[in-house]
Amino acid sequence: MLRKLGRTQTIRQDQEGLEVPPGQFVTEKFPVLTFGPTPKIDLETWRFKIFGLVEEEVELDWDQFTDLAELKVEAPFHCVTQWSRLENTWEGVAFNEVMKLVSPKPEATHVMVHCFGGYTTNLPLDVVTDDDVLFAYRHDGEPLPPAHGGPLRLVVPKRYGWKSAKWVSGVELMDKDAPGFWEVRGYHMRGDPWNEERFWDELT
Ligand SMILES: Nc1nc2c(c(=O)[nH]1)N[C@H]1C(S)=C(S)[C@@H](COP(=O)(O)O)O[C@H]1N2
Ligand SMILES: [Mo]
Repeated sequence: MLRKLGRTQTIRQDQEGLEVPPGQFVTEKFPVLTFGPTPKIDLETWRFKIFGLVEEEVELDWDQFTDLAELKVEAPFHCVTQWSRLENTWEGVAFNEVMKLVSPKPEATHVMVHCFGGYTTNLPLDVVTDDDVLFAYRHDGEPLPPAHGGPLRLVVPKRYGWKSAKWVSGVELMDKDAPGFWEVRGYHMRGDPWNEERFWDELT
């Protein structure tokens, strides 16, 4: 069993003196943004899978997942609908910690994140293996509420909020990029808020 580390990462992302990325407004609230209903998830049957281009697939239950070393990340959250919530404390398990459980095949370059309820989103491996990316089960000191993705969500601070998939059920490793739920509907394949990568039709 891995020991919990209790590390804290503080992410500061100001650029050119700006506190928020271009086109964003600061809010103290934490709006809920979900397409469709909040799925009902039972921790008894909850499972997390790592599959696709790995030597051996891994499946974890809730106890196994929450036994993994813990990470705390303080980071802003930017929704493409233009609100930014600057101070968030997330606690959970680093993406990198989860990746230690598998051997990715050499051709793996991207991931598709899968969720209870069917939502998906795509990300490059070199983005999700950044130190500030985690699977979070706590937000601002409280268990993550179901509406915000509880029991477990992905948090990718350096990307727009739609990449921070709620109710995560697994990660699929792939040998090329492929669009997820919103990316199919015109959202940007990368989604970097500092470059305003909102929509994919901008010939970027
Ligand atoms: N499974 C799932 N994850 C999701 C969404 C969703 O509809 N379903 N919405 C995304 C969007 S657009 C944003 S901005 C954030 C919002 O997170 P919040 O509801 O906790 O504010 O969740 C993202 N993750
Ligand atoms: Mo969003």
